[in-house]
Amino acid sequence: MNRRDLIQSLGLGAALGALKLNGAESGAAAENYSKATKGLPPLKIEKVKAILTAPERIRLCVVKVETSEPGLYGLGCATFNQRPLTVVTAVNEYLAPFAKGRDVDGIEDLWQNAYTSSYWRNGPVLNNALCGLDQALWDIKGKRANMPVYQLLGGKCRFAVPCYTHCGGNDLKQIEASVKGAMERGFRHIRIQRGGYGSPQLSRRADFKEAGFGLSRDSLMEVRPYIKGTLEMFEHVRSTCGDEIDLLHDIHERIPPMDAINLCKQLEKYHPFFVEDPLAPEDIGYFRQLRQQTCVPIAMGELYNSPHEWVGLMSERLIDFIRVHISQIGGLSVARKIAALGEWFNVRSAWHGPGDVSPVGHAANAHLDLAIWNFGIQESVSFNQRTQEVFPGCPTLEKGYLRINEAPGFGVDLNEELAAKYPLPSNPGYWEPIRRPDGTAVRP
Ligand code: GCO
Ligand code: MG
Repeated sequence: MNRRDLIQSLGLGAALGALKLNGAESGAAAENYSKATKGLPPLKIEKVKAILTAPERIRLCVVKVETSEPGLYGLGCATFNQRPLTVVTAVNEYLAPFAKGRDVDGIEDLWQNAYTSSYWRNGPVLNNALCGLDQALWDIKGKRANMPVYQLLGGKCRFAVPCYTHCGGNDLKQIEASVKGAMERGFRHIRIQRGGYGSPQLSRRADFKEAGFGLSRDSLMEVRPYIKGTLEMFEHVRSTCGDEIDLLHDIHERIPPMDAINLCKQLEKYHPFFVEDPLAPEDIGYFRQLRQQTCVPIAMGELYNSPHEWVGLMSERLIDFIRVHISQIGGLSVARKIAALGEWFNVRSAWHGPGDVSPVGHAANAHLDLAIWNFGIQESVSFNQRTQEVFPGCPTLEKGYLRINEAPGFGVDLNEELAAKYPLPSNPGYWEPIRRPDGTAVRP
């Protein structure tokens, strides 16, 4: 068979056009392409758009990438609950025209070029938009290969994804009941919080309110009651729920560095699986002191944007779990590199998996979790009925394990008509101020 016959038999006439070549050169290029893709035609990106939906009143954003093959599309998570409309603009006004007409197959090339297409980079809005595109292209590649994405990443290292769940309550009895319930549902890893992050319900002295400083709806968070209350909680849960269960806790960066170090030291005797986000990103320089003082395992990074924030912490062995929000750092393409870096330093993964990650994002987390050796734990949420209807193929939680379906790509679809029935809540979604008694703003 000569080249022309081969190309015709593979239906690659269109491929020649797509490659924009002619003569002998085009024949050779098409033949090479055809060998590399087992005869699949080259595909272009036709359309990129952001879709918003809030079936649980959390502002989810998903990017849909349509290709030149009718009906073949991919989905990626670009959820930024506190600034959803900015991501929509970044996707629809900037990434969509940038990506249109480009090769669907070249994920890394497209990522690198889209990343620098704004010149200034590494912000949460642009990184989320980029993740939407990136994950959608992985989804498409899986569909084209007729394989789940974890197969493209090297195949399974474990049969399913061990997860932690969230337990808590305002008083100790409620927390105990919540932990026991999770243990009965099969969880081995449980994150405990006493009320909301920083236990604001234990704080009393909102002096700023009496002084008329700030707005009356601003909330108060005092350091001492939080630390004392958290230690009491650990003591109570260990004595009533036993020593077998792995306990986790999120400081959520709400206390000054020395208080965080002090709390971690005092938590040592309850041997937590990890303590999360003890220090704000602005306090990154304190990690050496933290490490010298305590052997409590540290999970860090859900607020990080830029590689410079995690590389040093990993290579200096200052943290044990890397915890990034995959859409926030630019996508699966970045996260798998972080995971590979972590392997050399025995830093394990703990990808951020709260309610403000779409089911597409949770599935992407899980595909990566399945395929990496240095997996640590996955944060999980259960999706309500409405979310499962909007996103057919949602990952499922069973006995503490997250399972994905084995469909090609990420295995999660989006019913756009249904998604439109759950518009964003009317408030913009930003976080209200949290203050110390004198009114000083608390981070984050
Ligand atoms: C977590 C997180 C979240 C974030 C939220 C921000 O560990 O799950 O800290 O609860 O606060 O995702 O929007
Ligand atoms: Mg957290």
